[in-house]
Amino acid sequence: MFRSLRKLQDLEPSVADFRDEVIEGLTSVPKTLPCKFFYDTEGSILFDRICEVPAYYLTRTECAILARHAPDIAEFAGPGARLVEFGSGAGIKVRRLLNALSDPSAYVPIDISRTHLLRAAEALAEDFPNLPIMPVCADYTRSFTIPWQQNKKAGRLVGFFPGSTIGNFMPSEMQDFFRRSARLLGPGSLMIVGVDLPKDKNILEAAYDDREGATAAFNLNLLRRANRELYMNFNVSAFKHEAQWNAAASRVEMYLVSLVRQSVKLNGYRFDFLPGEKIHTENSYKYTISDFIRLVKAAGYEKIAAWTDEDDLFSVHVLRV
Ligand code: AVI
Repeated sequence: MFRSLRKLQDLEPSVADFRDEVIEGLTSVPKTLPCKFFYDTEGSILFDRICEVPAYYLTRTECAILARHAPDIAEFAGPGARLVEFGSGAGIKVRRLLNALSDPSAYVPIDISRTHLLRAAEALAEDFPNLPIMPVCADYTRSFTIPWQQNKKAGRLVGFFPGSTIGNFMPSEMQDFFRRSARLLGPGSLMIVGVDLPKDKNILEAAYDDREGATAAFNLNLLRRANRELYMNFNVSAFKHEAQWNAAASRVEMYLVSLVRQSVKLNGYRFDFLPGEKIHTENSYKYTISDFIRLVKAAGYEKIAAWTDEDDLFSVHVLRV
C-alpha cells in the first residue's frame, strides 16, 4: 500500500520472555519489574499522553532544542543520511529531523511495540512517500543487525535516541547500549541523543506524578498487561503509583506500592505482598553534561556538540563513533 514502507523485521520479545522476567523480578528482594515492558500497545498510548501533560517538560523542551538546532544537525549529517531511531514510538520528533536533513536516503525506526511501530511507520510513509522506511520491532538492549539494501544515495549513518530514554538504563547498561550501537552504526557515524538534566526535586517529582494521573495509569498498566498476557490476578486498584527523586543516585524512581496484604499467582508461583511493599518499576537517571560525556567517551563515542534550553532543563548531544 505504501511504496516506501519496507517489510517489518520482527524481533518482538515473546510472551515467554515477559513471563520469565516477571517471575525473576517478583522473586527478587526487593521486588522489581523491568520498565521495557511498559510499552505494549496500551502502554505506548499512555506514554504519548504523558508527553502532553504540562508537568512532563521533557518532550516539549527537547522538541524546541531539536527545532532550533535541526539545521546544525543537517550540516553534521550531510546529504543522503540514513537515520536509525532507537525507541521510535509515535515518530513525532523524527519528522523535524527528516524535514531538515538534505535528501535523507533511509529511515529505520526501532521499537519494542509492534502495533505502535507499524502505525507510526505507515503515517510517516504517507508523509514521506520517497523515503525508504525499514521498521524493526526489537528490544534494542539486545544485539541485532539492520538489513541494508543497495542504495546509491546512501550517506552517513545517523543514530537518533531522543526522549532521555538512555536514563532508563543503569549507567553501565547505558554504556553497553552505546558500545553496541557504535558497532551497529560503524566508524564515522553520528548519534543524536536527548538527555534529561538533574534539577529541583519538586519539578522532577511533579513530572513523574502528574495531576492528570497519566504517569500513574502508565505505571499501573504494567500490572494490567501481566493480567492480560500472563493471566495473572493482580488487583490493580490495590496498588498505587509512587515517584521519588533519589538525589544521591541522580535518578527518579518509580514504584507500585501494595495497599494491602495480598497474593498474586502466575503458573505454579505465588507472590506475597505486605501492605506498603513496593515493586520497583523504573529508574530515570538525570545526567549533567560532563558526566554524560565522560560515560559515552568510555563507550567509544566522541563529543561533537551539546545544546540545552534557556532554563537548563534538558540537553541534546551530537556524538561521533
Ligand atoms: C521513556 N522514558 C524516557 C520516560 C522517562 O521519562 O523516563 C518514561 C517515563 N516514565 C514515567 N514517565 C515517563
